[in-house]
Order: sequence, then structure tokens, then C-alpha cells
Amino acid sequence: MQVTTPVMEQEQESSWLTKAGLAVGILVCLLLFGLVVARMGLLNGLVNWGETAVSTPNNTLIYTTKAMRFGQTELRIKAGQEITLQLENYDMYPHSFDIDELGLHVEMPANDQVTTQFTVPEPGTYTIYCAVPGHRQAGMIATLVVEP
Ligand SMILES: [Cu+2]
Repeated sequence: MQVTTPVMEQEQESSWLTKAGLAVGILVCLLLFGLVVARMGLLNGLVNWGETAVSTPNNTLIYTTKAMRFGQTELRIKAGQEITLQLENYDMYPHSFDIDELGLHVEMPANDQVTTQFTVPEPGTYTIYCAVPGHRQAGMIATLVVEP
């Protein structure tokens, strides 16, 4: 009896520690999940997924990337207008915003946002894609429509 008692106490202590660790782990998971949901909710309020990018009075467009997809399959701008493009990457890996015809190549770091400015003088339809190997083939392709 004298020998087994300390062993049992040790076991109880380690099991208590395991439970505490598990509880902390669950709390952290819930917190992260909450953050992701809050961010997505905020995003949905700002951006219409799968539609054209949001246009603001000062010609600033928000263009998002998430889950290996461009958030908007079509980006519409006017020829000759200086456009400020806010590129937001919600993936944990980098992407890029490429339009070969316009010599445009903008790196999009993981889980970050960058801003780029450009003007397209000629109306037309241009192909937007991600230049990271395999991403274009995986569906990271969209259209820039430049209206007269
Ligand atoms: Cu990509």
C-alpha cells in the first residue's frame, strides 16, 4: 500500500495535466475557428464572391484570392483610367496576379495584401492568371474587361 499510493498520485497528476492540455488545445482551436469565421463574414460583406470586383469612387478595386481561386472571375475597368488594385490573398501560400498583354506581374504573398496601380489605354479583353507553377491549370484564371 505504501508503494502504490505515490504511483497513483502521479498518475492522477499526469491525467489532470493531459486534461488541462486538451482544454487549452480546444480553446485555441475554437479561437482560431472564430477568427476565420469572423474574417470570412467580413469578407462576404465587402466582396461578392464569383462576381465582378467591387468598384469604389476613387477607382480602387479589391481583388481577392482564396482557396486556389480568384474571388472574382471578371474584373471590369474603363480604358485610360488609373486603377488602384488591392490584391488580397487569403491563402496560406503565395499567388501572383499576371496579365501578359499588359506586362503586369504582381506577387501576392501568403495571407497578405498588396496594392498595385495601372492604366490600360486600349479597350479589350485580357487574361488574368496566377503564374505560380500549376495554379493556372488548377483554375486560377480570370478575365479583365476594359471598357471604352
Ligand atoms: Cu496561385
